[in-house]
Amino acid sequence: MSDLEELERSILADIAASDSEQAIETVRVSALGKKGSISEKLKTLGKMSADERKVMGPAINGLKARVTDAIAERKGALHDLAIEARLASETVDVTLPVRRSPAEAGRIHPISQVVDEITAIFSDMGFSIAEGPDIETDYYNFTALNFPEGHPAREMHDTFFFRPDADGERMLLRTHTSPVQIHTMERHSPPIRIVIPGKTYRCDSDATHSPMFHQLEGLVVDKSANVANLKWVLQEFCKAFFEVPHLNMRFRPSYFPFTEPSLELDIQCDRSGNEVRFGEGTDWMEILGCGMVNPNVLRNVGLDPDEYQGFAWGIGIDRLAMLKYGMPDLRAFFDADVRWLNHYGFRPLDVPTLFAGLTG
Ligand code: 2NL
Repeated sequence: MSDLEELERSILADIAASDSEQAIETVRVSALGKKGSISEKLKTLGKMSADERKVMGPAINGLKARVTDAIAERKGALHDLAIEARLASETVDVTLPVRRSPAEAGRIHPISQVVDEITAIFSDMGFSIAEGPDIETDYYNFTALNFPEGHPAREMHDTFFFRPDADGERMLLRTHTSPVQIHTMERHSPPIRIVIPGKTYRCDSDATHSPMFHQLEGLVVDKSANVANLKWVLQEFCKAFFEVPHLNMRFRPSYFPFTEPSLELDIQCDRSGNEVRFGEGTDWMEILGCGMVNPNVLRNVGLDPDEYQGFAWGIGIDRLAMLKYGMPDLRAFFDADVRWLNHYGFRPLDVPTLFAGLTG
């Protein structure tokens, strides 16, 4: 057998034995690469006599062409095999149900939903959202808000106290979000327009009271803030929140240490059907407390009551959520029952906005 025939047999055997695209590439380089066995043969043509080259030229080039074809064919076959192997191992069962994304499976708690709705409404009116700590000093929770020591109003705000520190001061869980207004008025000068959502605490526990509950307060301080402004802000809020075009309101006199005069706001409702409807009928429902900021509170934060005045209000978020979404028992809010949350909760991507609808 000639040299060339011997070489061809050996290369074709290597090609046939290649079992991967990587192996066939190694065979290709060793035969046809710069220093490959066939390339070396081609280089010898230059040193041959013209007669010799006439015979060997076509013989070597023929070998090169057959090997090139054989490699291409084997490469194609190995590539097809690789794809088939992948298809066999990576099967997709198209009959499986579509998996819900985690963002779809979760639910927004009604309290969070109502906070988002209320803050959307007041943000639209130009209010900022303020927050503060749940653990407060006696000064920020009571004294600065015109609850003098020993005043009977403190008894309605019984709360949870921490052990006294070295100076005898006892920190406490705030009984309302009002300490945040004090912090804000100490740090910023008027005009102030803020709403404060947050957790609040009182020693109270029955079907309609929970030791931890949620409040949202609002505060406006400016040179001319007045009761007419207060009434407009609250009327616009109630219409937007209950999603009704008209709503009658009435104010009744009340008492809070931090406001003077103090008022309670009732809104028009209809109780004749299965559910309470707002903005209809001839009944009234108490919805929140409000008033003009007591001059003592302004003085406590260094504002001159002859120059500035303010109005403020406080709403119980938990009760507002129960009224709007027809939830009968406050305690369910804090039971962490997934079945309840699936029923009353809100979809995570339906963010309340005034332009797209508060409730989607
Ligand atoms: C209620 C009543 C109210 C305020 C809260 C307030 C805060 C400051 C000054 C004056 Cl710093 N007022 N807040 C005023 C009136 C009523 O809450 O029944 N809430 C559930």
